[in-house]
Amino acid sequence: MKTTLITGINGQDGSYLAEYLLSLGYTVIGLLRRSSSPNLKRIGKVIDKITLEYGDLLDEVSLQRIFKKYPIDEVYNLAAQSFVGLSWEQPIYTSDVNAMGTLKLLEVIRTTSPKTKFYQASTSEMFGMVQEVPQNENTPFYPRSPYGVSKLYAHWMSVNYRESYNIFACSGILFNHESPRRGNEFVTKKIINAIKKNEILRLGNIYSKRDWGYAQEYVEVMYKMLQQNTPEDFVIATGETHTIKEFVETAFAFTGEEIHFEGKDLDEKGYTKSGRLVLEIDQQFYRPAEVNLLVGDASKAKRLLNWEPKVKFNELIEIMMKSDE
Ligand code: NAP
Ligand code: F7E
Repeated sequence: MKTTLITGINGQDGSYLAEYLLSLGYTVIGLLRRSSSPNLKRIGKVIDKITLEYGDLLDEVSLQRIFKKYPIDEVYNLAAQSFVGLSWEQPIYTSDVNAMGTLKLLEVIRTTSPKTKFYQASTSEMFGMVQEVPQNENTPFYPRSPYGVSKLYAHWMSVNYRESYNIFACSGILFNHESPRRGNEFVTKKIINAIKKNEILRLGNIYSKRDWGYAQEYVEVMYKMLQQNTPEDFVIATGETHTIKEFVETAFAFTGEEIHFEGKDLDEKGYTKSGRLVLEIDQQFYRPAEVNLLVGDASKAKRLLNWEPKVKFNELIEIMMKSDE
């Protein structure tokens, strides 16, 4: 039976990954930050089946302690300050956690447990101002936020530890993936929540495009990457891209209502058919630099990992609209 450490276990992906690895018979250890209020909701289903260890990516000693205590076969490094918008408010903190935190973990592996396999949660945000369409493993990077830059550092460090020290390190370059467990500040969940609560939706740029997949499916491919004979990096995406505006329209359609954008296409005010104003554009949600278009080419994952996504845009929205989570 294998033992795994999941950092970020109580996040969206960590919770699904914990469920998946438990179903495969793994012993699951989760790294958890102490909080003064409850933060275990997402792992409620599995809380009795996993072991939680207090620690922090910023605190190397806590990582060393966990590696001393358990023989860890695989680490999934999902912990991060993952909100792109906040990364302009807290660029140093974001970099400390995402970049230096990952390096600390890699150093603990190198010095105490070099046979441990390592998964790094890389991101399509590293493509930023995209240099080609669609983006694949060979597309040059051009991050557009402190978050993207911090993740690019961690990505290259993972590659470097693989090449320098023969650490079995894989980076999954995952495009946006959502679920009912998505954090409330991310645009998909924000839209779903407002529609469900009948509240006015206040958004920033509704014309950026994202390649949205389903988180529960995406965590399975993290596991697959670590089961290969040789460590490699993979783009994980659906190959479809949609604007935020299309997400709003499609989610609204599930309520039986339609949303109309007043006037010409570029007019941002959104009304339902009955004339109720449901969407307002709010400058505070615009970003200093935007990633306008993301669409991934996951053909390498299909070829080598026999993985492809089943849930696409409409079904994803349906799952989120219908869920009580
Ligand atoms: P998430 O829901 O925001 O979860 C992040 C997790 O990291 C939480 O458990 C959080 O714990 C933990 N964390 C934050 N700072 C930490 C620290 N200093 N030490 C230890 N734990 C810390 O993110 P997600 O959507 O599941 O994403 C998982 C990973 O994939 C992240 O690294 C993200 O950057 C990356 N990624 C996500 C996407 C996506 O579309 N979801 C796409 C590509 C890559 P608290 O609860 O204590 O805050
Ligand atoms: O923004 C626009 C915003 O915050 C998506 C993270 O998981 O995926 C995620 O990053 C788009 C952007 O996700 C609002 O400007 C408009 O163009 O949901 P988001 P993200 O920035 O794509 C990547 C792959 C990660 O790695 C990250 O960790 O939506 N947008 N109005 C808005 N976004 C938000 N959050 N809120 C708005 O009101």
